[in-house]
Amino acid sequence: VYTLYYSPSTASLVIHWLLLELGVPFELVLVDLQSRQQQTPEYLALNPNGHVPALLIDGVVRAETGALLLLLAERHPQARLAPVPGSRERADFLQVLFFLDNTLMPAFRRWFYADEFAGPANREATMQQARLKIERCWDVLDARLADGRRYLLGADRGVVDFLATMLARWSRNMPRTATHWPHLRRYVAHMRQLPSLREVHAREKLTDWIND
Ligand SMILES: N[C@@H](CCC(=O)N[C@@H](CS)C(=O)NCC(=O)O)C(=O)O
Repeated sequence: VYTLYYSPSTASLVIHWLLLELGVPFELVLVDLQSRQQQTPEYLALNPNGHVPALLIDGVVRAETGALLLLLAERHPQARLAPVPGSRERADFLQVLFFLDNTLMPAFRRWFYADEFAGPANREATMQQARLKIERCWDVLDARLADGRRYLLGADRGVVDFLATMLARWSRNMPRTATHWPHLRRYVAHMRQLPSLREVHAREKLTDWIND
């Protein structure tokens, strides 16, 4: 049994979604970001980064969204959500995973937590730069999908598709949402049909975006 430390509508959603998709037993522990519960000594003892998600696996708390996606894919190989190590597809998978986790996600952090980077006085400039970076990432992902492939890696769905779809949702209130890009629009429309995505939205009581 896994235990997911989560907060609705945040980065923990992709892990919650993946646990539902895998059909494995798990428990949820709410971390209330409004009251800054992520900075309490109790939570920092579990995850010193003070972020969600964190996932209790075999008695040890693990963190970092990208690492958790990879770990879950490896722990449940029958779901075939990551190409096997050493394969050609694995190299592409790693590139996409790190791009999403290491380039696109941090740009969203700058957009949503703009004060953190250059102080409140530079909030607008930080958001503008974050927006440009995020839109550049949508260009790259849209180009990847331009050959008509159904998923980011081709014909097979992987954990990278879960992450990309969650991040597409994060753009929903931005001036240009991910679905302004035509191939991303088609891709997201397809991913939205997944029952597990609808289920995680229902469980986290999210009503926006899923039916846009
Ligand atoms: N590098 C971390 C970042 C996670 C992250 O930024 N989580 C946000 C929610 S989307 C969070 O915990 N925010 C609360 C805070 O930073 O105080 C990861 O990939 O898991």
